[in-house]
Amino acid sequence: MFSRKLVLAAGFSLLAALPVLSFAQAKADHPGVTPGDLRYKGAPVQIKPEEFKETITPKAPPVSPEEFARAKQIYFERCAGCHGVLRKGATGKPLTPDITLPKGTEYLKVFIAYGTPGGMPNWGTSGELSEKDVDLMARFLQHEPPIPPEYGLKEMKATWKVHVPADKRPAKKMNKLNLENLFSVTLRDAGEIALIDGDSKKIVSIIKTGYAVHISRMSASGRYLFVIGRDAKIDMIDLWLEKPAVVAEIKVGLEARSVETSKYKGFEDKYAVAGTYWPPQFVIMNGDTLEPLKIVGTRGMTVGEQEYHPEPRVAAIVANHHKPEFVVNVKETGKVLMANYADLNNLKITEIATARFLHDGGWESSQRYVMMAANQSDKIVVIDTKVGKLEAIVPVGKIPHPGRGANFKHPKFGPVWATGHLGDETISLIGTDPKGNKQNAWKVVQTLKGQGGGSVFIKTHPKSKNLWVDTTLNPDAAISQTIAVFDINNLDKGYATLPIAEWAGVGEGAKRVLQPEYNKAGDEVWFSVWSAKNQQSAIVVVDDKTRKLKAVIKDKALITPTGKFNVYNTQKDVY
Ligand code: DHE
Repeated sequence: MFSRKLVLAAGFSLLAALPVLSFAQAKADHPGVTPGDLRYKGAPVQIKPEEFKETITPKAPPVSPEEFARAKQIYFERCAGCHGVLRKGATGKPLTPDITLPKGTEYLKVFIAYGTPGGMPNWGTSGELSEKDVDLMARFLQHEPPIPPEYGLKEMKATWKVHVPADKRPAKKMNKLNLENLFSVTLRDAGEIALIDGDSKKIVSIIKTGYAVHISRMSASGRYLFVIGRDAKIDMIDLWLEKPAVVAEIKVGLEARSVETSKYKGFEDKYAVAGTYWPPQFVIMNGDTLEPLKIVGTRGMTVGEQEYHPEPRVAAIVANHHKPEFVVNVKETGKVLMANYADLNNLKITEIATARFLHDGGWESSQRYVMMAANQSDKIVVIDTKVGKLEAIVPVGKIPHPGRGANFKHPKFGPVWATGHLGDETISLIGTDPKGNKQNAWKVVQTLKGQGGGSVFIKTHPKSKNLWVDTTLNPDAAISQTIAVFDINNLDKGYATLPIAEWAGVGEGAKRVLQPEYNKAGDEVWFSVWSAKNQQSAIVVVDDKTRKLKAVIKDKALITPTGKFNVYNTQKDVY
């Protein structure tokens, strides 16, 4: 049992007020962190514990080989998402032995058991880790972090398979599908995607992909669909086949989130690129076979303090429309890399210093400036992709999370790009027209108040007058199961809410409403109603004009639907 004496002995006065509870008694929620937030950032790392090289630190308290194996597993399932694989600090604090050894076992146990108001979960008192495991983790953290293997060309090539060579594929579309209105839907926990016909709302096929599949992106021509899993497996699907199927696959690392394809004139469908969390690197591949061609490491110095970071993860990647370049967000160093793919042997990279913890983002409406969230810095960084320079850094609300953001013409301030936030209820509207509306450019021109924190995605469409804001990770079910919608022409009026989860008519479950996505015409908007793997989920389709329910897509195969990617809107970056 953790006594009050122990808490005080550790000098952590904030925790002194905590009641003295045994783990069995204490099943409290994690303080300072919402369950959704925990689920969001704390997903298990996909690297197998046995793949790590172990290092024992002589000065650290003893840990037996069996204990070490267990501690590794716990660390990579629960801790690495926030503290980083190498414990050098990511959104959570660094936990390297230079910091943990002087603190000692008893001190560390308190943090692990009780958490902190800053967001560290109370693993012990919530009952998720036993007292024995808390003690083990406190000892384990004083040893050098185990190191996962590198992953180079040899490893990539060993997993690379071309199922249908490019010259054996059809020269024209062989099916009757309306490809431009097809949706690729992530079935997160099934490791699959569903292709759903946007016109009939029927499932065309379910395709096996990587583990905990994350996003889909389209090739410039609209023919190839690229899907990446958290396990860094990429599946390339040819939508022209009689029945769309995987024509090539590769595993580009051990942990990944982003994939994109070349979109500059003359380079359409020529290259694909994927960024990995581990190892920290990105790889440029042949666009119709996925053959890995060029790997670029991202380890290096951070912006600001200019300290070495051994694990700067690659987050969002977008394809520049003005130059043969990929725009690559490097999370922990806070650098945007503009990787010019015109000559892979003489690769030119423009390194733009911005702000730390770059995550997701997208284009403003002219597609010259790209807006990227530096999430833990509460900033949006603006890159001018035509000249390859930082244009502005805009302070916004707490932990911006735009997805690709939402573009519309504000009745008073002209073109704006919008982001919601994980950490507060605000929606920041940023002026994006330095030519026509100079006085408003790169400023928050208006802050809207939404339903609450925990917003993950925001969306509108050039043909729509609605701005949709989800609150998927809000701990209050009344908020996470509904959507807020603003009238763009009357933003001051506030939002209306629609009971999306209720409309889905599914049974028990978390029923989180996630990621609005438009069809090609921009007259309907699709929402995921996301419950656990063993429960029914659904997709709810709303008429954008009337805001009335149009259809519910339910099927046994729709397991944990999360992201949805309309082929045309993804191909052309319409949002
Ligand atoms: Fe995502 C995009 C990383 C958790 C659904 N997610 C992205 C991107 C990154 C990222 C870097 C941008 C890719 C790009 O544009 O190239 N996501 C991460 C994480 O590191 C994080 C926080 C934790 C994890 O362990 O993975 C995480 N993401 C989630 C979820 O829990 C979500 C809500 C459900 C799910 O499917 O796992 C989720 N992420 C999405 C979606 C997109 C995305 C749907 C694409 C949005 C878009 O409109 O483009």
